[in-house]
Amino acid sequence: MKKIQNYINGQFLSALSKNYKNNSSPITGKIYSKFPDSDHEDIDKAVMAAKKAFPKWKSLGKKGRYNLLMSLADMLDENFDKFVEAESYDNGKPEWIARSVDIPRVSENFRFFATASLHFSSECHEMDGKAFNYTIREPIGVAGCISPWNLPIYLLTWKIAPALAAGNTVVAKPSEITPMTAYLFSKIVHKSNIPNGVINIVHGLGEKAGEALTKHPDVPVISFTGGSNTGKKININCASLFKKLSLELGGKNPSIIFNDANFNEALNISLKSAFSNQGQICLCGSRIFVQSKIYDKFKTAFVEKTKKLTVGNPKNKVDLGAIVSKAHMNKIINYIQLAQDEGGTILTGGNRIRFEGDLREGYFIEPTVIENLDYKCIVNQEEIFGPVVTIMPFENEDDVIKMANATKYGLSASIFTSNVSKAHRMSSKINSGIIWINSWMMRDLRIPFGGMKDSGIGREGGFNSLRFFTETKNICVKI
Ligand code: TXE
Repeated sequence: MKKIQNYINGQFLSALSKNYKNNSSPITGKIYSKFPDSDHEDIDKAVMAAKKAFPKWKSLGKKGRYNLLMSLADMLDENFDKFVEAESYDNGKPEWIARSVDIPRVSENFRFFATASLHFSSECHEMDGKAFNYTIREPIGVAGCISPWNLPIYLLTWKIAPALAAGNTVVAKPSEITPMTAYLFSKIVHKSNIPNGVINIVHGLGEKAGEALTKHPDVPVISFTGGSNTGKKININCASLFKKLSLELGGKNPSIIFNDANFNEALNISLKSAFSNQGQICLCGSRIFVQSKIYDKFKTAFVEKTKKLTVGNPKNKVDLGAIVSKAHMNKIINYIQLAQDEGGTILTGGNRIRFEGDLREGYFIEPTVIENLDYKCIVNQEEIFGPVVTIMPFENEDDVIKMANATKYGLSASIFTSNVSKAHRMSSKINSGIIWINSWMMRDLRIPFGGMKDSGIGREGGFNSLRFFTETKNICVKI
């Protein structure tokens, strides 16, 4: 059976304990590889390597780092198909999604941030001829990058790339649920000219390896994407060590559809927003609010379209693949049960799907639409992170603002209307870090990306990431 290994200081290693954990594919439910069950000793070894590599990497300068990161991006593209297959098999997502969304972003992340670092400028504050201040941003040291399982290599490189471009070295801890593409990535790094110790990948459980990284005194900066409860724990660990911290956490995002929206556009986009990647994207619109005049028409059309979505073997051109793990599938099924206990009506879906043959033990769930739930009930408050949406009517702007803002989350929102003034008015009143008007998931890598409330702390993307991964220093020169 394939053994995934840690990548530390340019070497492939098992955990120092020699222990491994099983890794299964959600498509078959079968174990197909093992990953190192690393602990604080492995993290320490990786941090020491990264610390040692830091001065050399920093001294390469922007252009030196740019050249190496751009050539790494080319090498990643040469292995495009391998990444697509591995990501789909490990995560359960359809191959076409990995091919069109996840994997193109891997090399793009490196090209984008390598280039951005060349354009990153400093400010000067002139003091009426008496002095001037110039502000520089220096690399910090060893950056800890912790990523989740929903967009495994896409999000891992979204953190590693800016950290490196800004001049830091990295210790990354990928999700234990989807470790395979991070391993493939380390194999390509190994063949590249990036010096040993600059990129270290340590596999293992969150509460063991992940926590050790957040508690390590020689890792002054942590970037994390994952669940809000995990974010809370990490926040506590980092606070006492005064670490710089970026948290991109969960969401319970509203899709708001007004009477005057372009009906078909709102229908198609909100459907995509509900079920893309099996509903396992922090930006997915999982609460759909529809204005009362078009509510019945919209609901009927939405349910019809949902029924037509195909679920199946991720190798085929299906709309939905498998849910990432058995535990997560059960969590989603429990929420569907809870929705019924809370008085909800299942309009379509609601069940696990059992296929014949190799996929029999795979974790497949029907896309599910639920009606008749109060906006304050648990199902409308907690992040389900699966192919499950609720649909609710609203009367007017005040009504929907109250409902949309009623969760502890504040990541993103989509508003569908043909009235520009209303779109702006609504945008100012919805408490989310990202608002899309008549759209969803239109991503520009330069924008500040992140959420309010329990959806996180800080913003990444573009120069925000480069600012996050650098320390600001002001120098005052008397004239
Ligand atoms: O994520 P975790 P889980 C949400 C979603 C999901 C829930 C839990 O609702 O159902 O979170 O998912 C590492 N110290 N999202 O449990 O645990 C872990 O190893 C340091 C939203 O899989 O947050 C992994 O690498 N690290 C989300 C990473 O944190 C720790 C995407 C994320 O795992 C740690 C995924 C600890 N104490 C889930 N505990 C999004 N916002 O996109 C775990 N980890």
